[in-house]
Amino acid sequence: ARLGAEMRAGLDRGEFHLVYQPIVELPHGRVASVESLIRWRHPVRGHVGPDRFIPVAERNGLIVELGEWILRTACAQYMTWLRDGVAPDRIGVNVSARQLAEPGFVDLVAAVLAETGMDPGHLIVEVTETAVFGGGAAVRTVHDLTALGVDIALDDFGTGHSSLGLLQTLPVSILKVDKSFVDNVTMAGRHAVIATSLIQVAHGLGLVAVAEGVETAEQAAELYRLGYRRAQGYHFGRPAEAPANAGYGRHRA
Ligand code: G
Ligand code: G
Ligand code: MN
Ligand code: NA
Repeated sequence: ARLGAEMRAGLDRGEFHLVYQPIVELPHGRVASVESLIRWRHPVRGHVGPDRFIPVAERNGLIVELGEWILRTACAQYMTWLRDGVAPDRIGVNVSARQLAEPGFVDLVAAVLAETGMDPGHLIVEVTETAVFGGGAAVRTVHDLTALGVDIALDDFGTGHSSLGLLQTLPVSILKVDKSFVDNVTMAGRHAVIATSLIQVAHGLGLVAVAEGVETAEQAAELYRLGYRRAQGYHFGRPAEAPANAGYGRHRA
């Protein structure tokens, strides 16, 4: 309860900020998009990770207001990059289960796009398998977002319920293959087998697969050999604050 109350105050005091991590094209490394990730600098506790406070915000409902702030901030930053001529093609925003099931969520997205003047084609909403597994409101939201022209990415794929059936019925266009499969991709074994089958499933269904958590050149090379054309991870760039005037697009090789 304490952390929840402190989040409420922290939001008012501007203690939250977003960082952005590039998603690159393999093999050359051109930045295709960025993912926004939230950070909290607590005046006393120091850095508190989203793994800790997002679940709290989901439980106490603050995720609705926090999520709105995240979406607005990310879209506004994207438009700044666009005006400066340095925007990547797209920006991804993580959306949690409760936000996705919230009745007003699609209207909020439409309002933020209108307010910022952002074309829906530049926005990717990242959802987890678990958030959409039960069907219901979250699944309807995914359909409605797609109808708006927003793309959906299935995040952390392979770690949740991992229903391949979801891929058949949900209008998803990006599959983010979880870091756990990428970690050991250079060694013959179970992880490599799964990383290999997931790229085949993705391409067979006409989806873009993104390998997450790539930390070494060896992993990147092996992923490319397996057919991956998009990757994200410390090897290419850590999540970082938006430079005042520069985005990612044309400044990078
Ligand atoms: O950035 P980091 O790896 O610490 O994130 C840890 C977890 O928190 C990840 O699962 C990530 O998806 C989640 N997360 C980070 N930023 C956001 C955000 O803006 N919204 C939501 N809902 N989750 C986020
Ligand atoms: O939204 P998602 O659950 O995919 O969150 C991605 C998380 O993974 C973020 O918290 C980000 O900081 C983290 N991350 C991104 N790249 C790497 C990496 O190469 N290694 C590790 N350990 N974490 C990473
Ligand atoms: Mn994500
Ligand atoms: Na992920």
